[in-house]
Amino acid sequence: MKGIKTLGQFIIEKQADFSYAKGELSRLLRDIGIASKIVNREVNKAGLADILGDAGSTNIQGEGQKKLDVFANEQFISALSSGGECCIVATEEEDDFVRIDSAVSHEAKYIVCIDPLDGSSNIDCNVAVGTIFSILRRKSVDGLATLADVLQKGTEQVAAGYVIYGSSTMLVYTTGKGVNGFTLDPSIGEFCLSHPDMKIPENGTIYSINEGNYVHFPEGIKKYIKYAQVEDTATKRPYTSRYIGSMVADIHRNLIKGGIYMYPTTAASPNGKLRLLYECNPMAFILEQAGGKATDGLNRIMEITPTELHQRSSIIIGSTKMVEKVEEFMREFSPVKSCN
Ligand code: P6P
Repeated sequence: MKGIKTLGQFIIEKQADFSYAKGELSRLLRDIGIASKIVNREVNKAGLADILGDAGSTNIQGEGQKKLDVFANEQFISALSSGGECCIVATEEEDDFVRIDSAVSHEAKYIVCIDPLDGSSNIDCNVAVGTIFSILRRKSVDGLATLADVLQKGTEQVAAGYVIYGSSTMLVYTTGKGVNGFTLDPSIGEFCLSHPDMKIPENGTIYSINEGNYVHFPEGIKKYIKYAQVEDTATKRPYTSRYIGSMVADIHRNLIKGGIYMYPTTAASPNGKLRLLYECNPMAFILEQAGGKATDGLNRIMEITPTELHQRSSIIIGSTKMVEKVEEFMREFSPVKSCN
């Protein structure tokens, strides 16, 4: 194993950087890593097991739940319950937050907001899907943690990460000291450090958006899309349009190559489609730590004050220069009030 550094080794090595009690966050991150490996095993054989298709249930947003995202939800809640470091799990798959009532969790200080399997509509066609998680520390000191402990700004996150179940399975996370990527080595069943200190290029030539919603986009977004399509060699335009329909996969590619992912308001999603607590905030934390930027078009995502558990937000996230260009168009053509 010369030269290989596993996720567990890395977490312990870096836990001196943690602002809080060292072992707690380490154990939490390891619990998430374990659940990710179990989910990965099922995602990789989804076509064989009777685990494809719809579970026949719907989540709070009325989205049909795939069997795999119900499975993933159960695995993460189970791992976080047994780990003893988490007191509340806020998950896309549950209407209300889940209080972890195990005896050891009574003293637990951490809250995990999670989308257990994002992009699950892609599962049946074998397109990359992902897990997105955000870790907060409870602010209340007495009694049981409450919803107020969950509804914290993105700037309060102590860690955030995603798992991409793609051509390889990777876990990418930050604790506020940069971004590191780990690739799962199935031969040893360990996530191994493969992408140390990840940085997104300041500029890029890839834009990711569902242009099928074009007619309903804010004017500023429409102007940006047309800007991206203009022939101009000096600014390497026209850009390349790449949209997988799986946020984790699109953002991961853009993190590596440079680019921008946009999910603005649309007719179907007048407040944006992506969820603030367990999609926008964790991705914003990661991309900012990698040198990128994340806004709702006008306001920094991580400064938005959450008011409800499954709150949605529009999101423009990726290479700083590209996000700033969109903000220019949004300020000029789609000015709206500040988020606070
Ligand atoms: P649309 C998946 O459902 C998701 O939440 C993101 O992963 C993805 O980027 C987006 O929604 C796709 O939405 O409306 O383009 O199909």
